[in-house]
Amino acid sequence: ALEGDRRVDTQDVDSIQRALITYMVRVVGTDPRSAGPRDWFLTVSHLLKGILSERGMTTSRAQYGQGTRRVYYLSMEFLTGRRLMKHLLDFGVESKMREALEGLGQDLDAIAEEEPDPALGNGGLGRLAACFLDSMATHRYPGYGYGIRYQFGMFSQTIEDGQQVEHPDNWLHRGNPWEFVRYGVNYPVRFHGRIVCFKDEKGRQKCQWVDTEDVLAMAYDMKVTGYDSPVISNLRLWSAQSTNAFDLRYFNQGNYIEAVKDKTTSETLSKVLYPMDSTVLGQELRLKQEYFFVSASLQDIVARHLRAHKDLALLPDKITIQLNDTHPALAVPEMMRILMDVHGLDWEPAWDLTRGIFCYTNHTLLPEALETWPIGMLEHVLPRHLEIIYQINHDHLQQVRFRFPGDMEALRRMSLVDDSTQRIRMAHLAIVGSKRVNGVAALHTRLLRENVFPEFDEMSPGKFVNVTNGVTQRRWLLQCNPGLSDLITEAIGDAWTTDLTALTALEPLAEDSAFRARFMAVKRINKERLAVHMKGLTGVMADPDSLFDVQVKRIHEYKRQLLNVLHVIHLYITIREGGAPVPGPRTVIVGGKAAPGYHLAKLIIRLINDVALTINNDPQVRDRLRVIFMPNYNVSNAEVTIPGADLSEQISTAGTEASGTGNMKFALNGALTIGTLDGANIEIKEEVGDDNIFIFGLTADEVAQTKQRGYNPWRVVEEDADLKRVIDMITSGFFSPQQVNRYHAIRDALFEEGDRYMVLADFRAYLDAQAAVDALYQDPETWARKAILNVARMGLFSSDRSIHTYADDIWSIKPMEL
Ligand code: DL6
Repeated sequence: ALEGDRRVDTQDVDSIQRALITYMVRVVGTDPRSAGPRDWFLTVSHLLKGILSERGMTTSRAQYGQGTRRVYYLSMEFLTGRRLMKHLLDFGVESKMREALEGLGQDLDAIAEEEPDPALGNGGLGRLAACFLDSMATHRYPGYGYGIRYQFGMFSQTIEDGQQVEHPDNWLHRGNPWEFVRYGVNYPVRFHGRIVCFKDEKGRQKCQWVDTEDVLAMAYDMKVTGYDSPVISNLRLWSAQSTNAFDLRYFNQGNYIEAVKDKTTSETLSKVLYPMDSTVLGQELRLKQEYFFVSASLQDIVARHLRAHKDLALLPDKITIQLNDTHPALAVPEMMRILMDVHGLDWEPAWDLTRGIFCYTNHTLLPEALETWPIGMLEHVLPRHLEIIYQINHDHLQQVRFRFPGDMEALRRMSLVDDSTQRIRMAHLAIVGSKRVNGVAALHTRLLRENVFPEFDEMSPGKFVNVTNGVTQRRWLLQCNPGLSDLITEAIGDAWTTDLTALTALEPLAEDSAFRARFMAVKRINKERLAVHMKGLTGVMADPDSLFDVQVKRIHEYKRQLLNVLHVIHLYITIREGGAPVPGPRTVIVGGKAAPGYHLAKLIIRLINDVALTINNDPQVRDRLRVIFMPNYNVSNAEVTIPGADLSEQISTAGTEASGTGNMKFALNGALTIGTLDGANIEIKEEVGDDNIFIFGLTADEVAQTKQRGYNPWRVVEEDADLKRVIDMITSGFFSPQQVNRYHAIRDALFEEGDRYMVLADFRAYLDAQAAVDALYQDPETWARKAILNVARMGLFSSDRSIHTYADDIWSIKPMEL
């Protein structure tokens, strides 16, 4: 990066200032005297982009030079969060940049607010991908991400009249200074058409896919920095372009609209992110998106491999491709197609290579989230791939017959084709095409092996492994919670930033009253910051002296925001009745987006808002209890919310949440968890100790047994007068007097439809756990002690640990030397 015509010295304020002026004038094209915050944001980012580019080149040259094996992370979603502060932190230049800008009359924090939060993901899965890229770059692993450059990311949410309203997220409308457009890197991606088979000169059967409709995938690169690391990796996002900008036939006839129609329909492929994370829609556009990014990525990977190594037989030695869920599972037949139809390999060698390349991470146990595609749709959109899938299935079923002779049930369950629905099971395809399959928490992996894919596990011992998720402490402590970071570093040094297990050195400080006071003073400041933030978003002011009880995540029945509301209503009743002991004061904060077509989730949002309205306007209650629905929960809001929480709600029905990562972020920032024995909560409990977490409710095995025995929600309510009052209050229209039957669909889900997520079954245990929370909060010293121990014992939950495990046990890659 330049300062005038010389290199900028990022540790010298004068040099940075001269560089800023150079970039403002030469790249942004604005007079520094009239520049606004947006111009300054562009200027700082372009300056950093220069450094990113230079270091990126050094990394890739070294990588080629060393001929090292590389891992490609294929994900439909990357929730990276804003880049500016991250890059400054990673380069270690934040304070110098702040000073330089101050000298020019500018405020870095205000400038950073100009950056849109790229919402290229739904939630946990996309954020995990971003944490993993950060950990790979930090620890110098040769990693590379592939995804889609959605023009519209996750919708932004407002609450109007208590209800979720979705707005398009046009995050690119003022450009994206971080990306490098690679006009020269584009690949045709083919759809539809038909298959022509013939015998080649050696009499072998060959197939060609002809008469296809093609779309062009164009590459946009975003550089990925690691903390204090010379390695810069790349996130390549594909954008769809039409192969025919104008159809001249129409144009010449004077029909301008028809002439550009093809262009607009092709480009819809990368137009918008599907805003659902736990159900699949089965729409043709989504299938096309999946294939679009898979095909472009594999063409790019194979081309890069051939440039460096010439020999396709070396593919499994030089690359590993990690499939982030089944969304990229078409990579398996696509690799076969490329190897056979483009490079002329026979089936067996192509299959041997393919199976040596892929690994697959499963992220869900919910049946409705397991992807399947109608055979008819695949035949229409990707006829060649359907043929390949059939052949893979044929060979696979031969092995199943061999392993389970005469077992028709095993054959039916293991087939890639679900005969009863005429659909292709993508998880089966991913498992068969991968050398390793992993779950994302210990319980999740056990349930995958025992309940969801038991025959696959039996047939390929050792193929299923666990890699518990993690979060990057650089964004989720260092960057978002400077107060706590400074306190920790002052006390134990900064080794924790790249080795989170170093936090154990904090343990003795839990017994140090002066440290406890400082720890709680930081929490207090973070709560004040959160209160102001929420006031700005909702107009409701929270009292920082109250217990901040936070549940932020996607709104879904299985995550049980409803259980949270039932508790809130119970508190409301208790306070109004004035019966002892009156708990509180407490501020219950809930945030999250519902999938636009998920009516019950949207109704739950409405209920929270209706309850909030009643409670916050009730003078008898509002000083003891307040409820806030935080709109538009996203990475940037999380960065303010998580450091300010006292209590972290992780209350999914046991056996439904694959892992959770919010649970880790909260505990790392000193919140105590109230949670079920689900996902990674179990491992968190093992680490922090039973006394430092509030665990309640049925276990996964008990949930299954209770259902098997015949669960009767009516009886649960009959036997619990408190629960009955809460339910009656909702269904009688107390919170919706203008529309008394507003919440009857919730009542039906709980009773007529059998309370699938056992909300009522866990109500009493949840109340008891919450009472224990209230009691403990009255004892600030003990609370602080436990909160500090939570932070000290979070070492396991760094994405660095996850990535080291993937690198050693799954990918067999080593850090680069640079
Ligand atoms: O593994 C990341 C994240 C987990 O922490 C959550 O528990 C899980 O719900 C989420 N899964 C999805 C579902 N995607 N699909 N299919 O987002 O993954």
